[in-house]
Amino acid sequence: MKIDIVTIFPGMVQSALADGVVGRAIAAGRLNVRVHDLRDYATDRHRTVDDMPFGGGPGMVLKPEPLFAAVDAIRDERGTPGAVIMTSPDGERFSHAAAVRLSTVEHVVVLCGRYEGVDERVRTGLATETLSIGDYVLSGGELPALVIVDVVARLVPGVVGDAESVARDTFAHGLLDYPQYTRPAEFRGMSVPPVLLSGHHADIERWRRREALARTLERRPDLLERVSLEADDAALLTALMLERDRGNSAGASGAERARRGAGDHADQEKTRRER
Ligand code: J9Q
Repeated sequence: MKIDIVTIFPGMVQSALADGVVGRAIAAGRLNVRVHDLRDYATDRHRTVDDMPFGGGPGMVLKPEPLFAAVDAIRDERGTPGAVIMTSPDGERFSHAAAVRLSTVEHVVVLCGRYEGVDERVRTGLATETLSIGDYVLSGGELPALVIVDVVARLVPGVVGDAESVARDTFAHGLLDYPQYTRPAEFRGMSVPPVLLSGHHADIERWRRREALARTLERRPDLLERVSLEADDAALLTALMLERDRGNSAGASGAERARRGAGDHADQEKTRRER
């Protein structure tokens, strides 16, 4: 997959892409990423990329010419991209589903907007889509561009070594992950749920599915509206909802205790939550 990022902070974007899963995929040639300094496409000797807004008002607006020139140059050197994304707080919300779609596009260009604004003709005449990563104010579109590249790149075959871990990811199956533990089995008075040490793989699998469902119900019930569950998971969820509706205020019920693996660990968790 080819990705071109156009930014006024190429150093920030380059350094963020140097490490981690994406950095390794670039080094291995699985991703072909180029970062372009918007100022390289300015035509005046001051390399101007912004100007005052027509009609007045605070801040500066990114001029259209350097952005159009950058995409023209990318098209000449690398071919016509399948998508030109602009990052902006007023874009469509970026999601796992959008990332899955973008991961099938052979060549993607990402234009980093800035907080003060971008000339509207970039949106209407150059970008094919405008994406927001969430409702908060950032000083520029560089971090959103990096978020989009990271999420999309992970879905490109071969970028993440373990394909199974990609398929298992929270937003791939629509549920939050089950809790994970590693050694030591006991740490500062906190123990690992005994079922995970039991070696009973079917029990472990059941416990994990129940935990994933329980914490999704508790923390992100909105996710359950879109997920499609297998029959036994749907039954498990119904049981968890009934349990919840009966009220757990008197403490963990028998079923709740069983879910947590019984005994020490459940008591310890309950104590922790009540602190
Ligand atoms: C360019 N706040 O915010 C959330 N998603 C994108 C953005 C954003 C911003 C400022 C400039 C993008």
